[in-house]
Amino acid sequence: MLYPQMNEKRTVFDLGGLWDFCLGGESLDKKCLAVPLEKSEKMFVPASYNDQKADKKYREHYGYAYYQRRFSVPNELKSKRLVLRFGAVAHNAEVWLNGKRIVSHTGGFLPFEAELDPLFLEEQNLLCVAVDNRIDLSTLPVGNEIKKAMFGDAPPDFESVLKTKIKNKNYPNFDFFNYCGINRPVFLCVMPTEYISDISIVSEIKDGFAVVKADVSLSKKGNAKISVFDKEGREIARGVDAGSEFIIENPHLWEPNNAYLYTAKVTFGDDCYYQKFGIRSIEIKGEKFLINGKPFYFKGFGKHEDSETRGRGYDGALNVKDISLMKWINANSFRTSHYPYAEEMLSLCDEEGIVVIGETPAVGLAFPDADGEVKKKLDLRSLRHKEVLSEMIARDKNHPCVVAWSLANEPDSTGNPEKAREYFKTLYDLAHRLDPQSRPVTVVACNNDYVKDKVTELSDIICLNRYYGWYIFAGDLDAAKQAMTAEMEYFSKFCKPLMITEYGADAAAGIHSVTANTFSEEYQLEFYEAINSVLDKYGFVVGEQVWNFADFATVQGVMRVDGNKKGLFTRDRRPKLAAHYFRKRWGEIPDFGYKCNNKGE
Ligand code: BDP
Repeated sequence: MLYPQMNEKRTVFDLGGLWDFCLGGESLDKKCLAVPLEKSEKMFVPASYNDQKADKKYREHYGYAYYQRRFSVPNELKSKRLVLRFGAVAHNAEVWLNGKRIVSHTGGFLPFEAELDPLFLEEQNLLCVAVDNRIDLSTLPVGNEIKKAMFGDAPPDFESVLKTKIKNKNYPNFDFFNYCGINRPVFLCVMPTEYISDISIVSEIKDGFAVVKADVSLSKKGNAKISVFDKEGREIARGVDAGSEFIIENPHLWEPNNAYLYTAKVTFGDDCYYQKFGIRSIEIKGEKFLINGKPFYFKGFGKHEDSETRGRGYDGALNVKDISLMKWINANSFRTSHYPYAEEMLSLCDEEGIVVIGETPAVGLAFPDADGEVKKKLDLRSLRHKEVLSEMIARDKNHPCVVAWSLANEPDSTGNPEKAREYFKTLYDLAHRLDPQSRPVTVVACNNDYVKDKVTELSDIICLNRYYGWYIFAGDLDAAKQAMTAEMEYFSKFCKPLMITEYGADAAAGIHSVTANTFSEEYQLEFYEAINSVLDKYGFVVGEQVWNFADFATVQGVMRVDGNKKGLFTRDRRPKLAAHYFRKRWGEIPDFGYKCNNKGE
């Protein structure tokens, strides 16, 4: 799917700003989609609605919310192809224009579009969006059933609890706040009626040259042409037919922290599109993860799209700041935990040379034997998982920064090991089939009983989340090191590269303790020193991504004091003690060749 672009043939209007808004109930109120809202207030787009207003009802809302705005289309553009494009609406969207439904979309982290019929356009068009924020066993991310959410696996049987009526609400089976609304930009895109609908670029590096191939999809049969420009804007391949291969002599490679982007200008009839791309290779060889043939070491983070006021709403300035902090701390990578991030962030990473593992929103999955309603929900979830994976790859396939796909975060793959394996095998094959670059695929695992797990062995690169020294052996770093060592010994038998995609300890900024007690900044620092001393012993460990880049909002409860505090930075991006430690450590670990002998092995 192409990102909206303004060029000599295309125009884009940003429909962000103040929209009319009102909270709704649990069933869809079509009136709120068809006519102007009777009672409304202002809400900013793009941003989550939960923290924009000083009232619990927005934060704890369950069900629909309605957004409306008017827009006009200049007359001279009405003969063109007009497309409304939403970057992401969490979680489900129903969109109406002038009293007529134009599109609906399931899933809160990927874009969708609707082509507008010029015959239905008025002078002041009424655009209405209904947003449903409900999560359950059928959605990604997964919502819990109430009993399990509140009482775990041991539902209570005492009177006072059984008699209590609890109002319907979301019970996330994941550890981040369920921020919802029109979270990413809304654009009106104008393009010729005969147009370029998609472009896929792949490249292969040979000795002294690269072979590049661009597959172009068009709205009707015809020929597209491609010219390629280097970073300085010089045309280096001219007028090649789309679909054919072209050669770039002595190519500049896209490298971590040393990005180089080419631009393919695709023209077709009266349309054109400028697609940036990088030339780089990804390969897994034995226990190494190679970028451009060289063993790469992942230094970085699991993150969240999370900030004050905007919630999960797109914030370009914050993204720039985060990447700048990553450079400050000498990191080179992050995982889009636990959902696909805004496209704009990936484009920034393309430019900045930050390596990304793209993750689907499949977090909180389990595979119980089920029947009836539960089975129906789980079947629907499985269908949606395939859809979301396909949509993510279709959106992100051209980004050189993306070097691997994560199918899910921490599924329970030991409760029903065979079933989980079968489920992920299908997705693993699908990802490889859909991705023109066939990037490595992984499932981010966290199983206490890891010897029972049959999913992790499917992964091209093993990714583990581990909390020895926090959820297990809290405060006992000696025990934590032993447990980590035992697990590394076990995984060394897989003869695959492995990276730690999460490890960490909560530290409330400003809490200090000479004896490094849990929740102090000193404990967080000593936790990392301890676990890193184990990771450093194993050549097949090709990366460390700490949890988390910054403190973030979660559902309230007894496990969290004003959110998750495992950030190396606070929520407002101030460094904790451990950030200075990593800055030094990662400054001494090269992007390439760490743990290798002088033959690079
Ligand atoms: C991991 C989850 C992550 C949580 C983290 C934690 O993958 O989403 O935020 O635990 O508890 O298991 O801090």
